[in-house]
Amino acid sequence: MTTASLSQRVLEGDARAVARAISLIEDESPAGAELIRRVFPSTGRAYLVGVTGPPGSGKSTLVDRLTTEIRKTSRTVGVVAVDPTSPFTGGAILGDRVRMQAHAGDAGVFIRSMATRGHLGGLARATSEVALVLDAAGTDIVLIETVGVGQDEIDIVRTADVSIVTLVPGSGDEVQALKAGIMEIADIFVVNKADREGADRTAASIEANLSLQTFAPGEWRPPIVQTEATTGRGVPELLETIERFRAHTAESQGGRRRARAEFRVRELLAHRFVQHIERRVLDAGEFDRILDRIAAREVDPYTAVDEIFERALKGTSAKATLDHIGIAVSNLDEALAFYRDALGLEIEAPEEVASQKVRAHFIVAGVAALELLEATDPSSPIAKYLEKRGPGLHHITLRVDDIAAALARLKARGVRLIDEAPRPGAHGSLVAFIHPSSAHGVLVELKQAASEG
Ligand SMILES: Nc1nc2c(ncn2[C@@H]2O[C@H](COP(=O)(O)OP(=O)(O)OP(=O)(O)O)[C@@H](O)[C@H]2O)c(=O)[nH]1
Ligand SMILES: [Mg+2]
Repeated sequence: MTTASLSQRVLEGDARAVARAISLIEDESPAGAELIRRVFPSTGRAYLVGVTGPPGSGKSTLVDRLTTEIRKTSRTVGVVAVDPTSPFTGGAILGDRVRMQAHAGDAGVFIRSMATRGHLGGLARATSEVALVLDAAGTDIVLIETVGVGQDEIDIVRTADVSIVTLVPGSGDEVQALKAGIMEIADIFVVNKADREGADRTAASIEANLSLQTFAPGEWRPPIVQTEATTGRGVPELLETIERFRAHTAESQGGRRRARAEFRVRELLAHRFVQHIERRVLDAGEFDRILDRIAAREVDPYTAVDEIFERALKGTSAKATLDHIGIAVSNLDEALAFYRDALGLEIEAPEEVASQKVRAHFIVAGVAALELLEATDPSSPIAKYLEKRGPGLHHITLRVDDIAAALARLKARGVRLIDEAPRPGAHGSLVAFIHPSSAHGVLVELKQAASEG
């Protein structure tokens, strides 16, 4: 199926298409990104409810009960459960499956478990994209369950439209311990397992915590709802509280969604950047070698990152990068009239390269450049080229980190070099030419950029 038809079916609310779309996202397939692109304009209607809390606090049971409660109002529900890869949750996932059976025949409920599969930092991104797919499919309310252990999980819930933190009766110490991480993100507190001894005490200790904070007049003060998820007691009150929060924050919801967008963009950007570094900047195995060097105390992590960053910004890989394409022209002004004026490209100041007897104009064209070359003397190689072949492509230039090493490597392989040793080029660089007979008919220039500073 094409991404176009898959996204069309997602927009029509087809459950199988939604499941397929989510798999593409989980697999980090490029088709997943394409799908998000297509459905994104149709999103923004679903209300995202994040539920977090310690393992075993009854989140899944509660989400299941909430689903039933929401379905009574005939709105559709999507459930995304984030399962940490911990082996201990095996039983819980099985339990979730059994509970979910209750909604198995209900077309208005879509349930999906997300495995974290150990990918770093990708969880929050994947979860928010799954929520987008459900949103696009016309789901009214998306419930997202995560165990509030890692920053990633906390971020998922923090950027939902409403964040619910579930606790269970126990010592006040627990509330104290949770304070640092998930207490601040709660819009609503749930003391679940209220059938157990000590629910009031837990509620009182949350209350004590809240009383230490100041709330401006009219500001939402997180309420505490006691529930017994196994029987459903207190769940209608919880849904009411969610609706109350929704109404109260209707005006400020934009800010929350903006925070979600910011989080998503930052995540994607970081992910893309690291991917770029791993694929384009570092050599195969280089990342591991850097780690080895850090372990051996040969380099510190800051310096290592500085070096990688520097290379990434320069666009230099350990191999060679296309720097520019040289074009021999008979009249620089006429050539500029085309490249600058007609094509609208940006030009840099002209530069005379005495050794080549040329005047060169660099034109920025994306990551690489075009170099227009005009001869300043009949003995210039450009003049000879024009005489023999007329104006046209003259050479390509590949940027390397270490030109001397590159030349030595080429020489050892029997490549015919025009310059056995590097010589000065434009912009303070070092350059050397490889003979076209060794480069499949193309004049190849190697260049080592001028060192900064
Ligand atoms: N007594 C009592 N038990 C409950 C209540 N809610 C849930 N449980 C039980 O607590 C256990 C854990 O419930 P889950 O809903 O799986 O908890 P969870 O927070 O989703 O667990 P993880 O996803 O593993 O973190 C199950 O055996 C539930 O039956 C409740 O209100 N009272
Ligand atoms: Mg669970």
